[in-house]
Amino acid sequence: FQTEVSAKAAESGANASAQFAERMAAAGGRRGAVDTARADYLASKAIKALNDIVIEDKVSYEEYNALKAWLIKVGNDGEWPLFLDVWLEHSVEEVANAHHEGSKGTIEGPYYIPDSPELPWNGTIPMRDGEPGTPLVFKGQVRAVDGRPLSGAKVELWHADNLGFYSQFAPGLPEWNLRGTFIANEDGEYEFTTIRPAPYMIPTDGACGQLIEVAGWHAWRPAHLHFKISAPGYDLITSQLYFPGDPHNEDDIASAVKPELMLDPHDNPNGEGEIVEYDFVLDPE
Ligand code: MBD
Ligand code: FE
Repeated sequence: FQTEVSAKAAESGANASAQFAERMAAAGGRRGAVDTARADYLASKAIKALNDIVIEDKVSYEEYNALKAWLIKVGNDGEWPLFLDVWLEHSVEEVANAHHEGSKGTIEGPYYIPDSPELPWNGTIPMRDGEPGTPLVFKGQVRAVDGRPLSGAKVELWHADNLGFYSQFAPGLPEWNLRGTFIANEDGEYEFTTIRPAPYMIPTDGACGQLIEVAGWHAWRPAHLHFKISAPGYDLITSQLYFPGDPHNEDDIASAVKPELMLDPHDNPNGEGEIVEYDFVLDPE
């Protein structure tokens, strides 16, 4: 596979920035999402927090200029989506979904694409011939918090390949590789096959990688499957599911692991690879 040698942080960053701009434009640019009083309050508080750090920690001109150069580089590398989703989105998600009684969700991250191909019951997610990775049969049920099965619920899945690359962000992959939409049957059940993803390292050759290196951090996320679960009249759940024993479940760079999001895969008695069950419970709107 070509991707390993040719993927560049700036390329996936530029793609992530462009994708986000497109989705914001499609949503009407979120005009009016922040009114004047709220903008004044939040921006003043954020600016004061930074000024307090400068004063308290006696930030030098060298440090100030390093920050300025780095912020410019984040933009040039297209890494604002990556930076924000790794280091801030988990708190936004916590606030947004605190009232939910159904399944826990977690952050979306920078690599979601809407409208992935709809696949039949028991279908296999699009993948290349010989796609590396252990086959994984994934089945479960979508229900409402009152226990009613949600027939026709949409289960969108996207994940990285065995080398940690997402289609439409890294070059050289088929457009919908490892992206698909499954529709729950009359009992709210779904079943499909994919491959088990590998632990994921965020791009290290851009501005975010530079910060990680300079601060002596690591760039790893545990292996994960991304989901969006939706049904008319219910709050959409954005989630990620993880695998027990992954060395990065305890120190995810994106702080997006929760105990409720841990899978329990077993050897598949009816085939090769593994099988796992996981249900999603949605809150009414
Ligand atoms: C990912 O694949 C991801 O899920 C997050 C949250 C950040 C960077 C890359
Ligand atoms: Fe991811």
